[in-house]
Amino acid sequence: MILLKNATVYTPEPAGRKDILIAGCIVAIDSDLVVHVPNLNVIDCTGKIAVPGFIDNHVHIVGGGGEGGFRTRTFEISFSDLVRAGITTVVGCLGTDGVSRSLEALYAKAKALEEEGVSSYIYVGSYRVPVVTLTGSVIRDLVLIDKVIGVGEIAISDHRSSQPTLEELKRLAADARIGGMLSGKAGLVNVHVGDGAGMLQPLLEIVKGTEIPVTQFLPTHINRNSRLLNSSIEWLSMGGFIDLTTSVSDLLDDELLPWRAFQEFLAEGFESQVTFSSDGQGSLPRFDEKGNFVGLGIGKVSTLYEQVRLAVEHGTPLEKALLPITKNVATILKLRSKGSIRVGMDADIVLLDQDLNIDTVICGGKILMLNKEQLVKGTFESESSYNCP
Ligand code: FWO
Ligand code: ZN
Repeated sequence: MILLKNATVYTPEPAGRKDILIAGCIVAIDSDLVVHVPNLNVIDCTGKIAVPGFIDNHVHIVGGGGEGGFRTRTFEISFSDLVRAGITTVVGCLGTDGVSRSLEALYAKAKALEEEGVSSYIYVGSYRVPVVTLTGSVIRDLVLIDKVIGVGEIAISDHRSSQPTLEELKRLAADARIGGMLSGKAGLVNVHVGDGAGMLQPLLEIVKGTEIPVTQFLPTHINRNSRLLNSSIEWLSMGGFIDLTTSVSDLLDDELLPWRAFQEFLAEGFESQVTFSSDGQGSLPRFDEKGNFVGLGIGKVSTLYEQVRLAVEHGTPLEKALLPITKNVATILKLRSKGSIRVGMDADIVLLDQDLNIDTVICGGKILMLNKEQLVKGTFESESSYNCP
């Protein structure tokens, strides 16, 4: 059992100075908790801020890329990169390359990360429609495979998409919806929106032309250009969700940085409809106006929290700035035991120091990092070989 003493708690709502008792999950949150149990691990959190563990809802955990040929295939995520970024829950996906990347590998990597100490889920599919699946059907994948929470990242309005028809997208969203219903999961369709002129139009047509609710979709990369960002107001006004990509270091305009865009959406009353994700290990390819590949970078999970901290440094209250990587993501993805510090929730907690640096990371009640020292490493990150615990 772990007792966090005297932390300044943001659930994300500000809860003041509190003690938090952890026994597997969060079992008590109160002032001056007195606990008499043997081997209680007491951690003095005076001067530290306790926030919910961060959720990154879009990471190419087995690697991605490939748009410039074989040498541009990116490498997989390391457990330590997630821990150092305060990420206690990660959702893995495939992207452009659904040939040399498989869902079997994605699933195995998600299981590996879970064994190493973080929570993990996956989307089935990749950019392309028809969707690649594990069991041959999106509905069966959602009903039969616990880690599957939806489909993605399905590409639209992009020269690299499969140019899906509206009928194909409708059927895909309908299958995800039913699979989600039958399994009690979100059944979310994570949609990669490219730089194409179509922007969110295909999704708007589906929502307007069928019974499928706007909340079935989570379109991402909405901050990739100003036209798309501005067009998303219509989608948000319909109650839709949007996801902003934080690995966008090459975007020069301030307004496209997630922290800045989120401040606008906060001001317009959309605080619960916006999430951030890093696109970690995904490629950030650049093409010229003729569609020729001119180079690429790689997404970094460390950018996820960086954008939250930048929002705070530019005046956003911490309890609001945390929403796109904690409570909002958990609500939209229906990760019911995640995203908030409350009794009964998973003990996924990050402690921040006075400068808002990540200091301690606890996932599922296990201390992965304490006072900036990583205690739990990935399988081959501690020594040259792995010894069974
Ligand atoms: C974005 C992932 C993009 C992969 O448009 O979609 O390419 O498969 O690894 N990345 N295609 C990056 C922009 C948002 C900057 C991906 C990539
Ligand atoms: Zn994408």
